[in-house]
Amino acid sequence: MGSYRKHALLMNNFFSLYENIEPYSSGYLEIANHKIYYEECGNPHGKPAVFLHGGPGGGGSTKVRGFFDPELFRVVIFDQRGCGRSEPHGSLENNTTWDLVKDIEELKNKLNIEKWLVFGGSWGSTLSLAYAQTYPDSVSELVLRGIFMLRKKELDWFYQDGASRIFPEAWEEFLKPIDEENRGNLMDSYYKIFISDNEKKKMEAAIAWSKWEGSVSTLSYKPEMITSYSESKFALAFALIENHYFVNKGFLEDENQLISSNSIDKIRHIPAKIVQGRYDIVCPMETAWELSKNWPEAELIIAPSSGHSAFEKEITHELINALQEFTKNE
Ligand code: STX
Repeated sequence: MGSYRKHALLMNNFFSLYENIEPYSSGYLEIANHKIYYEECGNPHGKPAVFLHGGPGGGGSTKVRGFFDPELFRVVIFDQRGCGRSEPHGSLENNTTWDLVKDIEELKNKLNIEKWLVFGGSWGSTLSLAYAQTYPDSVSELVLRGIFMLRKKELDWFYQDGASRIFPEAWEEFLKPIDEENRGNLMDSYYKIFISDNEKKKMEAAIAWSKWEGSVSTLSYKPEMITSYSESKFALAFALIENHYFVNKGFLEDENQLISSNSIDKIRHIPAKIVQGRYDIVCPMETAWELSKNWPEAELIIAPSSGHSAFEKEITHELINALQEFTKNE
């Protein structure tokens, strides 16, 4: 492991990410046609945790290692089917929410972990709830951010009419790959391009799809974020996988499957914290609010001057703080 700070650094009273964390082990989980990359960071004898990245299709970056105090946590970070360092890149075959839920449990068993803290933001929050509701006995605590329940109104907000009004200049770019007469259902029109064999058009559309999300994920303009979302290899898997999950409505039985009181009953006993940016344009706070109404046992922490990204200063602080609080249970 490289050098790291003993304590999360307080910068202007905000915790910031641990730096220079290298995995002490890594490998692949092989299931069906997929090779799923995973790595373990921190203290092999620390509190087990798993990081669920967003998208779906976003992959886990090296930066996210820094949420977990390397002396206190043994964190497993993996790239979900078809993205990041997993192979085959961009594969949609055997790639559903329930496949990913199984992968998480397989990974836990492979690593001889009995229970772990589940940490997920955005699509990672969706997947965290799907996993916890399927395997409640596997989960010790939940830390969720930027709540996304994959309901029609959330998808419409982001891909049809809503966020478009707040970022009209970025929206214009998102519309460009779609002819005017096909703009009545943008998610479907993008889907048609993604399943076509026009590789050039597909790549162009994937970049536009991905860039849209990168342009609106932070409260203030972050050009480096837009550049990284527009990188072609990242964009292709991200766009194809997100679109595949969204046109299939997340493979949920009904759109309230994850948020309903009945489902929450299965996980109510698990200590949980929800961190939500007030000005999250990707996953508006209404969803976190609705979730917390059905789940008053979970602590809702509002970051008052933040957008969607886990790297917003307040959000990073609250996430690190939430993790630290859960180590005090031991
Ligand atoms: N997708 C939201 C989401 O889960 C609608 C997400 N947005 N950006 C990301 O994830 C990454 C940071 C993983 C790229």
